[in-house]
Amino acid sequence: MKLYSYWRSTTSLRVRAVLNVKGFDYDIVPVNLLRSEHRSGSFARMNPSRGVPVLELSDGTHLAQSHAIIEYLDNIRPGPPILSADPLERAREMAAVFSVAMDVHPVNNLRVLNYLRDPLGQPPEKVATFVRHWLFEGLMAFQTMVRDDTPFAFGERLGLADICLVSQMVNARRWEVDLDPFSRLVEIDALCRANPAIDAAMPENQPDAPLAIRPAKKGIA
Ligand SMILES: N[C@@H](CCC(=O)N[C@@H](CS)C(=O)NCC(=O)O)C(=O)O
Repeated sequence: MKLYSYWRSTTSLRVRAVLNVKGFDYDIVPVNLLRSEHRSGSFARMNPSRGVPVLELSDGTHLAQSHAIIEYLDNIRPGPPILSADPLERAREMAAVFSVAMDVHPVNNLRVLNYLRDPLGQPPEKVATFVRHWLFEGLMAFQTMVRDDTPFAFGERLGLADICLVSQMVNARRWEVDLDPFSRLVEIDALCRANPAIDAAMPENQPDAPLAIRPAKKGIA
C-alpha cells in the first residue's frame, strides 16, 4: 500500500497512526500542500476533494477521506481494535472523533485559511485568532466528552478518539493555543505519544518533514 501524505497534515497523521497501530506495511508518497501538489489534475483523479490522505491499494484502487480509509483498514484488519465493541461506548467514542473530524478540522483547513487571507484580505494575526478560537472550542468539547477514570480517552487501550486527539494537539501546539485548561488532554496525548506506533506517525518523523525539525538519527554522531 501507498499513503499519499503531507508531514504536517492532521488527517494524514490519523491514517498513519492507524496503519502503524495495526501493523500494515506501507510506503509514504509525500504531497506538498504548500506547493499545491494536491490541486493538480493527477491528484484530483485520485481524490476529487483535493486533500490528503489518499490510500493506494496494491491493485491501484485509491481511497480518500481519512475516516473512510480508517474504516476500511479496521474492516480488513480488526485487530488491535480501535473502537469499543459495545454500541453505547462506541457511539460516545465516535462523538469525540467527529468533534475533531467534522467540527474543528474543516474550519481550520488550509483552503479555508487561504480564503480568509485571499480574497477576504484577513491579516496573519486575524487568521491565527480564528484558528485558535476553533481549536480552543473543540478541545474544550473533547475534554468534556472523555472519561476521567481511564488512562486513555475511553478506556484502557489506545483508540481512535485518542488518535484524533493527538492530531489536534499537534495543531494546538503549532498555533500556540494555551493548553493550561486542558491538563486531562495533555496527559492522554503524552500517553499516546509514548507508543512507538504513534510516535512514528508524528509530523517530525515523516520523510517529507523539514530536516531542521527531524530528530537526529540514533547512533549517528
Ligand atoms: N475530510 C477529509 C479532509 C482532507 C483534507 O482536507 N486534508 C487537508 C490536510 S490535513 C488537506 O489536504 N488540505 C488541503 C487544502 O485545504 O487545500 C479527510 O478527513 O481526509
